[in-house]
Amino acid sequence: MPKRTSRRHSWAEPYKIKMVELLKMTTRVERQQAIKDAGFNTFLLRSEDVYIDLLTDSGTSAMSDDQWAGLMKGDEAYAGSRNFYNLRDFVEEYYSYKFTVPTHQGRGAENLISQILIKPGDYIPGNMYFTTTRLHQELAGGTFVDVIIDEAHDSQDPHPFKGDVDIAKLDDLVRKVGADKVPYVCIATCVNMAGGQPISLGNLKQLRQWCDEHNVLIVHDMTRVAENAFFIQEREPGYASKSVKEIVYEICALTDAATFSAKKDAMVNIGGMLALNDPELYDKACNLVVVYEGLHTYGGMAGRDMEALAIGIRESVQDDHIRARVGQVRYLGEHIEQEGIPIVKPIGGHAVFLDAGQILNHLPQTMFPAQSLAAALYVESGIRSMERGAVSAGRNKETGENYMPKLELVRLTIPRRVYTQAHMDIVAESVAEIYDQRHDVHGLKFTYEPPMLRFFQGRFEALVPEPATV
Ligand code: PM9
Repeated sequence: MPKRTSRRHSWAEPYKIKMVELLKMTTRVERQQAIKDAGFNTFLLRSEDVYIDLLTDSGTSAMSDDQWAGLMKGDEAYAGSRNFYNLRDFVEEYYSYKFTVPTHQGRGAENLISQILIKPGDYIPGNMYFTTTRLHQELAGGTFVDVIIDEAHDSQDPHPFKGDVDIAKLDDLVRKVGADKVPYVCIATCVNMAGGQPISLGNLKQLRQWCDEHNVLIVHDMTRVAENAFFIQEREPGYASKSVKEIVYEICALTDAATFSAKKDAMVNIGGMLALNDPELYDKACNLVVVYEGLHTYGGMAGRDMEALAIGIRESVQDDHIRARVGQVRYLGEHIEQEGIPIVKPIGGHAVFLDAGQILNHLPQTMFPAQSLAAALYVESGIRSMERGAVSAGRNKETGENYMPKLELVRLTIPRRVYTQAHMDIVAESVAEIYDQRHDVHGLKFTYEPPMLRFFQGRFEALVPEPATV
């Protein structure tokens, strides 16, 4: 008798729901007014005017009952909180780094490491830019250099590790400027701006060797390291039988220091840290953290938040958790793809990225198709998404020219443990509806452009075509 194969192939959430938050439904007329009031920027909408909020997975995940219980164990002493020591021990156990400097969120850590390691005139190579990371590098006098593989800039390329570094691009940089002008390589796990794409351990090992040969450090943006580890387990030969926890540790151990926005993988509403191995760098970080954040045993965080973070770190590397988390993102992506709508492939770890450049190919990039599509999707459905294209890319700090990235994307970002499969169905159907009306979507122009991180607070008006003259 042939062995009966299992009929069960679906994934399901490894938790059940204990408390709910009610959502407000709005009318199309109300949403038209709301987006106009928000200057066609989804960051400027009021959250109560949003039905399904896929702006970001940052600080928006649902904490577990264990994490909420952890809040009650907050030791709010100004100095030496026991929650700090607990967090520090968790960081060493799960992420390998010996020293922990808490910060209010990820960009606090980026500020510290940039000020410590970058001298004016330095170059900081990285596997694609991230908005806040690049800004802190520039504020410290450095210049970001993109060394990600070319495949990462092509939304349709199926490369399994689009977060990999092109070592030849690093060689090129060193030939031009010299290794002494490169204090560190900045490596993000699950590269956000590329569509949540992972770096492979094989590539990271090559990078470690290159950095050792050139006396250059590796600073790891570990904001989504657990999602990256899941993809390694799934795709990289030799890792199928290793746990996500083991892979996360192996990734971190190949790097020298890390900046961490704890608001993503680790499922807390606020928090971050700089993690280090070198005692001298740690001393420098302790000196700076008191200037910008708070004492080195709390940085920008309350004791209770450090406790919830420690528990979140433990939960974030559970295989069941991460399979369901990435499974939900993939479920939404596959549903949208079945409608024939172009998205970034392979589907990433934290979000589905709509290829707005292709969807609105009647709009030039100077009319900000991704910003326009995000606004139109909101009006259509009440779903909030985020632009990740020319508006986010900003301007070249030397020339003032707009960057025009190859990727002009709208990000549908899934908070962890928050929405159900039925919500994902509604999102896919709403995206299909706006896709059918894509030719009616108009471009936008800035009415207010902030000088830094313009995507957060920029305002726009609609560019409605001139009526045809006879
Ligand atoms: N990421 C996101 O929505 C928050 C708003 S956009 C700036 O994706 C990486 C890879 C991030 C990130 C924030 C930060 C900064 C650093 N690296 O927001 O300061 O995705 O905690 O972290 C956002 P903080």
